[in-house]
Amino acid sequence: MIRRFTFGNPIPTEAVVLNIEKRKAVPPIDESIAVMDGMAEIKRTVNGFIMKMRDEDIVYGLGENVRGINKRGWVYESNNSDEPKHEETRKSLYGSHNFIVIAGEKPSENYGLFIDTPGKVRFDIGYSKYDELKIEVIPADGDSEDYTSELNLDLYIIEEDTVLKTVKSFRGLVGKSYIAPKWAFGYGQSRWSYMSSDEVREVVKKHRDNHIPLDSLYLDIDYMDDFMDFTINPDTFADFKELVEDMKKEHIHLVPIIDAGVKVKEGYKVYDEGVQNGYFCKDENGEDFIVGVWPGKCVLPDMLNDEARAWFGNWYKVLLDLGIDGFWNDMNEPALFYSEKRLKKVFDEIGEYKNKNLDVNTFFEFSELAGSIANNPEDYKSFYHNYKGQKIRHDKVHNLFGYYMTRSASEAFKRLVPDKNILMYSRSSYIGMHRYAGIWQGDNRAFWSHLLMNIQMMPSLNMCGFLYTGADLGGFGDDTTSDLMIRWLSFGIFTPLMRNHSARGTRRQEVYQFDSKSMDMMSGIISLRYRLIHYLYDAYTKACEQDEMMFRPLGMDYPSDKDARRVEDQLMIGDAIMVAPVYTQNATGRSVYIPENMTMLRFKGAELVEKTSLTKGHTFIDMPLGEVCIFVREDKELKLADAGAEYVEE
Ligand code: MIG
Repeated sequence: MIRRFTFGNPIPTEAVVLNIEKRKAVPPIDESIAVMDGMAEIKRTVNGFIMKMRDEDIVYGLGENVRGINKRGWVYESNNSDEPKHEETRKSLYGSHNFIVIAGEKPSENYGLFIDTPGKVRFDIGYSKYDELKIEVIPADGDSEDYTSELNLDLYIIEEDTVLKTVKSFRGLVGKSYIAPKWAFGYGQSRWSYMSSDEVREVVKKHRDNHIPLDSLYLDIDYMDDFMDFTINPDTFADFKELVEDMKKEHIHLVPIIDAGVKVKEGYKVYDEGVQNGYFCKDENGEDFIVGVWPGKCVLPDMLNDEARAWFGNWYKVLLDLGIDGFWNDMNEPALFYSEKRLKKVFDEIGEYKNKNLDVNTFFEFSELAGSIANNPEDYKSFYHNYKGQKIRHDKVHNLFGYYMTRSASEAFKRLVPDKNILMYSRSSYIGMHRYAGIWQGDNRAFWSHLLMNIQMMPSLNMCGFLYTGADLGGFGDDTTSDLMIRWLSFGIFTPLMRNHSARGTRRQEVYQFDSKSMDMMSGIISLRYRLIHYLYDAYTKACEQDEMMFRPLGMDYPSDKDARRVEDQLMIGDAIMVAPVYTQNATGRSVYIPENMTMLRFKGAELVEKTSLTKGHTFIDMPLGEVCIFVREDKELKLADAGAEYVEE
């Protein structure tokens, strides 16, 4: 059952596809909104909602976020951010996924909440008070202090017999997930950046020479001419078209990045057309709002304006025509290095410190000034969209920008190449975007804790409809180590997006860059992915088509099992298997909870070396580096493809 309460006049997000009838009377402040079966009641507060939690309640959800599968004990904020520090104390990453499920100890005691609003929302999940869940909209400050006028949102309350059914019902509400092409389940190699077509050819050759399976190679910002979207660097990628064709023959898909900012440069067609037609976001005076991103001064296409969105999407044709069939959209929170106005202000203010004796106060003021330039909240309040015919200040619809940028591409693909399934994923997102594309999990780092975060984020994202997803394997920032790379690959072989990506300036982490023993282990593990690929792709498409989760916490599959409910580092994947990845350095095994009798398959690289029956309960399993254990449910079978594939057969 889904109930919908509409408060105020919500700005539409287009997250939802079902038209649920609104409840007529919206409860006043401090009154009850709903009483759930066997659970606490939800009450209206001045700026949101409040409910009690019992000790045994678990809170699932919130998609892309830090911390565990059970979200209890922290405060999260929906505020799409270009946030390269995925530390435990972060409140927001790149996406806003305002869906949670509160699950009691009895399987039937559960309910889901979806807060549909494009503005900021805070989820205090037992942070201020352990037994209280508080949801607040954060008013755009500088606006009215009268919070009640800010409560403009749709609240959906979803109740079904089990958590899995509640999730399924929610997913029905927000519509079917995007289905990526099968080749996008192959291994992808990325780097910021491969600098020339020669380098691209060389990286591919090294994979092929070493029999490291590979299906895609990523082009980061340096393939462009001066970081201008939909251009190709005429010197370093002079033979681009030929390169794409040659790679096709090698069964390699090249996947270029597209950035949200468009360079300000007369004579650059994307810029000129956008200016002529008024397609860029405007400042309060109606002038194009200038921000700084890669190419320096940029403008932002108004992705929320239908006409501008269709226009921007058409530009992908430049690359489609060259044979490209996959893209990743970046910097679409949108990330702002600076705004022209703020930069000037900061330079002026910094000047005042020049002759000062920087003491304890002024030193921090001074250093904060420089640090305040990027992604400054004031800047997000300084430009406007033309959304559904209305002028709307950006901060009020902030969390929709990445969604609508990616939608612009995806809608264009349907017009331009209706018979093709193009790979598309984005960094920033909002629920609803899952119908158009997947996401990658952003700029993680070569931390063991980020491998665990990757594991824990998978089910939360699946709940919210994001099924095509994965993290930068090995870690994006900082120098990885061979053992971290091996362990991360050992989990990454299960994630739909399986991509090794790393930042400029970090240690090279293509598999062949490591010592030969490590390389052989990595290569063997990647080969195992190709043996699992049919199982995984079937599980994935089934989950997409049936509004289900491909990755599930044990507590969802075994809701009456107290131990299973508390497992934070094992996942069920598809109908047949469970994984229990190693995510600590120098571990040679780990404790595993077996929730029902299972068969353990042990692989050394791609080779099956052991089959063991395990009975329900806690056990310790040896998992040396290079070995992968997969746990198969008693009544299920894991069908393996033959070993030896080096790319996905289409
Ligand atoms: O802030 O294009 O998340 O994957 O390599 C850096 C350069 C901008 C951020 C993306 C990352 C990409 C990088 N980009």
